[in-house]
Amino acid sequence: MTLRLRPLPRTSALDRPAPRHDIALPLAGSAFVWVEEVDVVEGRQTCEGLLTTDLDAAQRDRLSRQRPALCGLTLDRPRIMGILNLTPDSFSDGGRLTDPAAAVAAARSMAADADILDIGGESTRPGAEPVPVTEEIARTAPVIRAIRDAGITTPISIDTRNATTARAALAAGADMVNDVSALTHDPEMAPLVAEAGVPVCLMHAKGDPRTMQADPRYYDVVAEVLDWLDARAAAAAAAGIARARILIDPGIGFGKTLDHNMTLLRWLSVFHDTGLPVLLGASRKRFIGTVTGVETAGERLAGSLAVALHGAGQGAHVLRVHDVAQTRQALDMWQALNDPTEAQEQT
Ligand code: HH2
Repeated sequence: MTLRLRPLPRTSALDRPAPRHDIALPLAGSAFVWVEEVDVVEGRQTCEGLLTTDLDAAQRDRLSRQRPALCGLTLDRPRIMGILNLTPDSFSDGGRLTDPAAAVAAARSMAADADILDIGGESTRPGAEPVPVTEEIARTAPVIRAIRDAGITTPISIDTRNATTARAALAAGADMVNDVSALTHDPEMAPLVAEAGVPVCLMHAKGDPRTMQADPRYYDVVAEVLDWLDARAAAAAAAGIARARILIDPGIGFGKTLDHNMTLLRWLSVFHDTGLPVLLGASRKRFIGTVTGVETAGERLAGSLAVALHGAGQGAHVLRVHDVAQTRQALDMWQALNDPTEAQEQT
């Protein structure tokens, strides 16, 4: 197993009021989370505890460097990616937005608080059947065009595994690609993303949506997901996609048990060891229902906010959520509490 650096995140709302300037580094470019201590880990085995001053320049840079801006958004704070599912069958909001006018209205209201809109025309929930590409395009491209025609300028991400759908979405006004197969589903996707010069999110999934929840197993979920994402980022770079345009995502709920999901969330900061921006999509997912006993996906707001704030504390750069206004409110409070300049003034 590869040796990794696991930064131990700190925020101003914790016991120590402000960063120790001699050893504190911003965590992955964050203005709100920093790191002083780093564990050297092999899988989930901690080998050694270090201070940032024990790291070499390349390691310090990898863990702390400001990640490149995403669609013009600086990644020094958690950005909200609002989910617009144009599907009849998504697990929590399917069937709400099949009418284009309703979709544009939803986009407008979401754009008030979202930094990015993530538009999808195929459900990838456990057990979902694939949608024909023509149908996926018919659901997404006209809505993206209508959003742009309505003057809504928020960056748009197209959530698809299919290059033809991505191409149509980009032509209609989308700005980035979110591929839950990390460019493995469609061989045309990597060349398309490279040629278009747009950012891409590479998400980890074990198996495809139809079968992924049938007894998923890992030798070590953290090590395996990290190694796989590193390999996918290398494959993307080899296909001509600039590393500055790659994001990674551990893929909560995609071929993972409750234990796998919880472990990945607890270990999220180790994903900064890749040097790439981290996206987290946990909103309303099954594991929140399992932990909280809330059966209905649409009623998992409070649990989803708790996970979003946990992600923020681990330095996640993008939070993919259904409940955008509520997440904005929670993040505004989190940022106010964790603003290091405020914390210093109060000492
Ligand atoms: N989760 C879903 C879909 N796309 N993309 C990324 N990058 N990360 C995720 O965790 C992720 C994703 C599944 O959630 P949702 O879109 O709400 O449901 P459905 O797939 O049923 O449409």
